[in-house]
Amino acid sequence: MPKHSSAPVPLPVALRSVAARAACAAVALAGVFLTPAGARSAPAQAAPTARIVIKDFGFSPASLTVAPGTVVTVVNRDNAPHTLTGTGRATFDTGRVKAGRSATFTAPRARGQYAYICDIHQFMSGSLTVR
Ligand SMILES: [Cu+2]
Repeated sequence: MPKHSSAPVPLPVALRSVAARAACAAVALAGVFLTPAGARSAPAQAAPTARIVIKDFGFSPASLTVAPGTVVTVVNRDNAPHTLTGTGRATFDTGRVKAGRSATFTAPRARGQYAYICDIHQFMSGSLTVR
């Protein structure tokens, strides 16, 4: 009989649980270190992050200033799909973000002010300033 055939069943389950908790802790830590407020303690190579929330057919904040190349998470808290789509020289676009979901885009590297809209509801607008 091979030696490894007698391994107790509960052990792998327990290990998975520990691994899952460790993964959660790692994600939580990453969240802490990647928020704009925690940027000073973030690793040098990590891109800065920011967040825009869509609620009641509006972007919040409607005007946001970020560093070049910031990874912006767009959270859709409405019951309708939305996009965050750059206009004019702004080429960023989340594409369609379903109700309750989120998406990310990377802010331009060139400094300046960039206008955006929701491509589905074009009365929704906002502006991203890079500096
Ligand atoms: Cu919309």
